[in-house]
Amino acid sequence: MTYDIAHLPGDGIGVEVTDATLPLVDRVADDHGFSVETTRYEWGSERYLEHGSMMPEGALERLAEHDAILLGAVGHPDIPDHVTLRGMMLPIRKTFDQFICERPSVLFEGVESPLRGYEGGDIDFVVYRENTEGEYSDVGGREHRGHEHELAVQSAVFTRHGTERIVRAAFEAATDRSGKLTNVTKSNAQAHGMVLWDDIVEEVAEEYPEVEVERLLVDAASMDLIRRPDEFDVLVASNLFGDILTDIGAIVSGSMGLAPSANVTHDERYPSMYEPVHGSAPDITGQGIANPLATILSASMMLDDLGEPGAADALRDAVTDQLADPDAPRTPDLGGESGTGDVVDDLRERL
Ligand code: GGG
Repeated sequence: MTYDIAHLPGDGIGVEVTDATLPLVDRVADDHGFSVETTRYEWGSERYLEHGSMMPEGALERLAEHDAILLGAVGHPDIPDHVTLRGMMLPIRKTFDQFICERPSVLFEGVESPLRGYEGGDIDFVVYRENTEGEYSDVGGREHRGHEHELAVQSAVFTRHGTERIVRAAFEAATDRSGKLTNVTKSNAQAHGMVLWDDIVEEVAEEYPEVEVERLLVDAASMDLIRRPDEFDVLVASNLFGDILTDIGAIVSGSMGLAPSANVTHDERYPSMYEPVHGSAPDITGQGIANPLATILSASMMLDDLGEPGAADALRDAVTDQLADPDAPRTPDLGGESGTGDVVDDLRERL
């Protein structure tokens, strides 16, 4: 079996971390009796600076032909973030209907949380972030630019279809895990879309009587992810809230450099996309010190979804093993002095 992967390194350290990851994917593929073919697409901010667009015409059609996409990062200091995001990452998520953004936060053995009293294994939750609508909807506009009466309208869109499917996916995950789900909204202030969301959670909950549902406003959830992260298991949240909560999840679990994510579609015509939660990190780009583990863990999620759980576990186990070893190389975000290459060489040994 050969899987056909689109490699989108993107910007900044996205190039370094995906280049570091793919040889390990090849290695576990070899060990588990399948192969991976990758096509590299040099799309992103450098292309934008040269040609005025992040991706060429027909880019999405080309990507659609692959079994999965491994993305690095998007963002460039000389280009506004809304241009880079709307030029590449969002069209992929939306066109391919990648409605589930699954983002696990795990405090691995051997990793220090900035929170007092937490040890490896104490934090282990996953956020199900709605990934195609909500506050990321491209609905709105700006008028009277530069005038005193300038205005901008930004609409958040919540559909019954879009909300129900992410909520159902989260209930399924809670059923497979500990049976606890936290629904995060802000329905006291957002009395239309988010009340619809809460209503749908109530409806779907009736189909899952074994799942215990906790309801939190996003401000309380942000506080509690710091105050009592060990008590969470599955969280479900809108596009924007999910993005924010998963940065908190990443940092209480030790580093942004350890946070993976999967943008999952259920439409068989399209590939899912896997990427680290972190961005392009221009402050450390080119120094060879980017932590590749978030991307390697994302690749493990990709292999799992492709139906190769043995190879997925091998990658993840190697990361777990490395993090638990006090003598193993670590990048500076984890308090070490090693480089990306050292981490990868050590993982290769462990595999
Ligand atoms: N590796 C993903 C990346 O580049 N993230 C930067 C970012 O701004 N992401 C926004 C989002 O996930 O909604």
